[in-house]
Amino acid sequence: KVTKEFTANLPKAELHLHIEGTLEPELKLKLAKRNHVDIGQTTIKEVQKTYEYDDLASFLAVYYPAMEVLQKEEDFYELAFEYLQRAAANNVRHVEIFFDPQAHTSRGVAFETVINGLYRAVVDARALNVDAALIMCFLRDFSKESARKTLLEALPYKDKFIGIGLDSDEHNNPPLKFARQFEDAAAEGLHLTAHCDIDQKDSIEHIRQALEIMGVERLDHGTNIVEDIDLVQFAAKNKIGLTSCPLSNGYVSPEMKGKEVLELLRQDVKVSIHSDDPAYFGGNIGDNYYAIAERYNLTKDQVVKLARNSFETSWISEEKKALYI
Ligand code: ES4
Ligand code: ZN
Repeated sequence: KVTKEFTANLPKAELHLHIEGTLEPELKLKLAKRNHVDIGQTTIKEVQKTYEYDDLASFLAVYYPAMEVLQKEEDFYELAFEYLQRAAANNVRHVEIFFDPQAHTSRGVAFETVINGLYRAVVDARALNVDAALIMCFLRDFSKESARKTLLEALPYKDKFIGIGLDSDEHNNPPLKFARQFEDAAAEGLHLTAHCDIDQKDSIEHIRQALEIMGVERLDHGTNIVEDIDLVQFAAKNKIGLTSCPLSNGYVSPEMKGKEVLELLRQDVKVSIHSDDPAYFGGNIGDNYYAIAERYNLTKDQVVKLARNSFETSWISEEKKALYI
């Protein structure tokens, strides 16, 4: 039987983790104080009471305003380094961290402040035995012009991040909106991924665009793919990684989507388990493995396969990959 201890100790790669979603109430309060930002709460209990959401829009309405406490390079460093310490304790050996530069540049924080702080934590994580890298996400509810500007701002720092992604509100913001930015990023040698959230209005069409037109290597969430046999076959054949987040799913839907994950395992699609926004969805990556294992009676072999998929679809060097799969 799969225990909490088993899932906590399992060596794993974290591929779906928003660094802004690791902002724990303690650090939020500490940074609010240090930067003289009035967030409207002064105790951890009060902060936790604001964590009320039952769909993506209500979640994002809590999530983005919280970022106001992140102002200086040191703040981004502390956010990332504190997360990486928790990841090391959860036996995360490799992590690819999403960050949302536009959530910061749009409120006057310089791109270089964000990336320099985060990257310094990535470098320092080597001492924790955690292999870390950054993925820059575009906010899909912002314009493609804003994404273009962000990509141009980011390219001088190209050695500090390994790929791009798409996040925030998917409703009426299909992947193709950013086709040119993805094409240019790929030409720069960057890896590509995109959120295709669960149960969206146009889930299958968005997944099709991302896979068949834009050539993404992974889909974040993406489990609605089970509705389309041709796309499932395409994903299996091309070893597309699907990064599912059970606890996050449970917040925006009645289901953790375990049936879909099991079906994808059966179809030999490289699906894996991740934490999305652990400070907001009530658990780290080990807790996410445990939640789905417990709810859907996964075997140890299935859990190990999910972890192996996380290394296999990661963007680490082939030599490092060979250590884990
Ligand atoms: C996110 Cl749960 C979720 N969905 C879309 N974008 C996000 N960014 C951070 N968490
Ligand atoms: Zn996500």
